[in-house]
Amino acid sequence: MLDNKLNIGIVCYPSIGGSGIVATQLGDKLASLGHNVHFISYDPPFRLNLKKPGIFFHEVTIKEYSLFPYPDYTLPLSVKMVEVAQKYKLDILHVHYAVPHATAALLAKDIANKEKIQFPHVITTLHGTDITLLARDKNLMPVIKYAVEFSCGVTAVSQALKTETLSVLKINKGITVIPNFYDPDPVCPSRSEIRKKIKIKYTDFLAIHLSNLRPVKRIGDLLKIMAKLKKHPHIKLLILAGGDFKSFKPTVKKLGLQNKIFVRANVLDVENYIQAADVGLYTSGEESFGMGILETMAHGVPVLSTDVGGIPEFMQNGKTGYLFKVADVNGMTKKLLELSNDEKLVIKLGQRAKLRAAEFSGEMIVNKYLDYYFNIVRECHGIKKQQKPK
Ligand code: GMT
Repeated sequence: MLDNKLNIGIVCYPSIGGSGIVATQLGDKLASLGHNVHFISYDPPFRLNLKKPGIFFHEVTIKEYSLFPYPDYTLPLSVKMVEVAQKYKLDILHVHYAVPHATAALLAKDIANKEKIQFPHVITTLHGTDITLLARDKNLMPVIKYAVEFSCGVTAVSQALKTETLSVLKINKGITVIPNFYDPDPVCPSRSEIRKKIKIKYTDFLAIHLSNLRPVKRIGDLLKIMAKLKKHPHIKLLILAGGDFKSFKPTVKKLGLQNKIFVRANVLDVENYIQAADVGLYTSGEESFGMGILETMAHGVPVLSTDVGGIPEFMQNGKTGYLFKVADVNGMTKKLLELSNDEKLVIKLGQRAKLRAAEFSGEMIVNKYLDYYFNIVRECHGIKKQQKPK
């Protein structure tokens, strides 16, 4: 029925964001296993190695027409999907994030069927805000529900997201949970070199936060925690920002935190900074998985985080760090202070965090996706066979 090597289309957002990073790393690993992986997006995903054998990139051109007040992406994306599916005989089209990717894929499938072009099985991976934010908008909910119901296969990055999807969309669709993964890159500069670079002492107690700074990350809570720790000048916070920190600067100034909070924007070698930190600090109001937390743990750094969404599915309270209610600024402040005085506990929690993160290795999770692909292909072939006698 199928060769062991697949032709896989991957559609994702190319910019900094967990879903794009996961999709890129998945494609990279599939290519390492000998599959052909065709990325389709408006820009090459920012961590994608375009020179790697088995990796291809197909750009979607977005044109502006003076008669339209805004450029459309869904339509040229669906046309590109048909083109790539036909030319490269894709077996699977794996779209990351429901809108507009899954919507475009279903439109492309319809066009291909009408044109008698063989179209791949569409698999949609839900990453979070496509459900928790967008599907709660009544202007978008029906289109997301349609995309989820009619995809050949649907996966969610956590059990929490699966549960929420079924409840928000009020559907009965089978959704498979395949968690995110992270393989730690080897670290280069030493802890002391990085600390010198950001101008903090080797003996300072450094908390680290990685995110795109969107409102859901509750950056204001991070600032409040640091303000409460002003009397402890050795406790500092490093923010690796995948978004613009400008809007927070007046608060940092007002609270007098200029010597306590350090920001680095769009850092690529996050691992070098993480290993120079003592603890991770995450205050999200919602998080379907929480890639930054897994990355922090993978480098042996324990985490203080809010207990939301998929986070408790991999971060173990009291073992690999501590979980708190959303907005529990006092609780997080107290624990941060406590840890800053207990090096032994920080090391022990960090070791356990690293071991736990290793359970979410690329090899394990990519194999889950591959099994899922092959099952979908087999199932869909089976369905077709049963339908034939009609
Ligand atoms: O919210 C973000 O940070 C961006 C968003 C994305 O699409 O990249 O993140 C979502 O997907 C990530 C990868 O699966 C998850 O780790 C994040 O938890 C999820 N964000 C939210 O649910 C808020």
